Amino acid sequence: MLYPVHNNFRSILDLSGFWKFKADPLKIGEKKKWYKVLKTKTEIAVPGSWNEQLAEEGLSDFIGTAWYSKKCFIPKDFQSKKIWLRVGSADYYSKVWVNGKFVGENHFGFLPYEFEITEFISFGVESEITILVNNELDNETVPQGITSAQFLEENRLREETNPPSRFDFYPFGGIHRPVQIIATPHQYISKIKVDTGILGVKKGRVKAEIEVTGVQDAKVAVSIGNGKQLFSDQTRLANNRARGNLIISDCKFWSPQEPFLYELQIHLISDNKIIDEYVLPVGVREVKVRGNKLYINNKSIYLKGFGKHEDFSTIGKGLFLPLIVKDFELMKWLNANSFRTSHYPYSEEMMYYADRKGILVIDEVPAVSLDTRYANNKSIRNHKEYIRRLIERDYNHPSVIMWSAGNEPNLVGAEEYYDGTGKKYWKEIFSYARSLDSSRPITVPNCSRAGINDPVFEFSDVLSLNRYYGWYEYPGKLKYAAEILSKEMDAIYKKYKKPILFTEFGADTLPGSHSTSDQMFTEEYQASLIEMYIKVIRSKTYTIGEQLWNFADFKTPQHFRRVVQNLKGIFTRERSPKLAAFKVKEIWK
Ligand code: GCB
Repeated sequence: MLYPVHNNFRSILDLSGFWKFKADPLKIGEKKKWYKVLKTKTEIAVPGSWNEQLAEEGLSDFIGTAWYSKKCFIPKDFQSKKIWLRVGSADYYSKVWVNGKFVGENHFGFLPYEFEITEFISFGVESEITILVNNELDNETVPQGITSAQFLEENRLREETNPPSRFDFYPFGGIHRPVQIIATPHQYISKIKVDTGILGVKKGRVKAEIEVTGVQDAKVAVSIGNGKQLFSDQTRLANNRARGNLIISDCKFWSPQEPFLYELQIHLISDNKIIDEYVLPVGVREVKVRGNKLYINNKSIYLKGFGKHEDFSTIGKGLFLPLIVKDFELMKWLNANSFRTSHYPYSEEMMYYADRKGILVIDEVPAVSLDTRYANNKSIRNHKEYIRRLIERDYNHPSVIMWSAGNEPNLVGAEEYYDGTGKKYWKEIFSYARSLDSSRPITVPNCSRAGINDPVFEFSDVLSLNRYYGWYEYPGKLKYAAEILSKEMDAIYKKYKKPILFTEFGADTLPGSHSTSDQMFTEEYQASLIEMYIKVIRSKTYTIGEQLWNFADFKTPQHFRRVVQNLKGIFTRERSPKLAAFKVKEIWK
């Protein structure tokens, strides 16, 4: 599924705006055929979560089903085209009707989905789009869900959150990224996979694999220019596929310092006529892990950055472009070079922005806090399908330098994880991910409860650690925390002999709270803890980076540990800096 573009062959109608909205807590809508007429006075903005927009209607902690509907005019000049409905993301499950007829369903939140709707619409008149969204999770979804009953059964009542959640970010519900009507030719370019490499000091390689739909006998032309020369290749289709190989002399490579993007132009040609076109920004670069180092274009790089979240007041998890600009400005201000899309795929808009700004991304599948005791064949199938879809969506982004296939499995510290169950699970996941992309390292951040024997270490190319010594463990004791941290890192390195990346460390901090001694929640404590971690991390020869937790404060489910938000941001949720931000800026200079 390609990211929508507008050109001579393709068009986009954006349906962002106000939609009719109705919560369906009793799940009666389908039986009552709300997909035919949605009777309601409530409206909601798309993209955006329902929780904060409609808190006054009682939806603040609403987990369940809700209905969206909007009329849209599909112009006559789309008549010769194939028409698609594309949803950038809806969390987590959705079902779609067009003009009262069922079109399809999607089980994968945080990722785009699309359905062809040509047969469901008429041209030159309005059509009605209805989308049911449900934000319930269970043992088989990615991420897994949890119920109040499970917390009770497992004797973990004090860990119960509201809404019940296995993870520490708010399970916002809604249509979170744009809904669009897309028009493409009937014979069209359907997939593009681009690999790039470095052949010499100034010589780059671009290999494009193209899939087309609806045409048997055609040619595909691929070209790229470097200002002086045009490099092109043309091949005939075989089984709907074609390949273009381009060698660029005097090539400008993509790097964080100079995120240069070429425009890869792809034309589908039939009877000597261009019938479809797609232009893809392409960065020529190579990522490798060799020995204890991470290399981009054969130069070693040390990662400085964050775990982030898509989270903001009122809009919740909705796409909010000004926030992307602001966050990247703040990352540059801090001299950061990277972030991880903890704990789910971020918007496509953000990924393209990272390509243009030269910020490196660790791209994460939302298998957060996986509890293998509750996983079954369907869970693993879903996990793999997630990986497939994410890799397909983001493969061509030069900014993506690593995949993270999950986060903190066995957070609950279950014994059963180590009896071969965890190993079997992760072996299958890693080998599947590698079969889809052998050009990037793959990792899964480990938590201290899963410990040094976590099977993810065995399969990861880079060992990613999330640690909270000085916070959850050894609270307020920075000196002791530093000793434990250092010893544990050495032990992990000794056992696996692979480079270590710190993917989380941090402390909740109440802005405006101060102390002259090591006092948790103060701005000084956060700054000192971060400084301490960075010192220990940098004292090791086998570390390849430090990504602190978190860029900004973010909303969490209700729990006594959280004062509405997780306060580990070095910026507040509104993006005002805490003391640590200035400290980190100085260290990362
Ligand atoms: C973690 C999780 C992250 C939490 C963080 C915390 O290990 O990966 O999702 O928010 O700890 O602050 O507890």
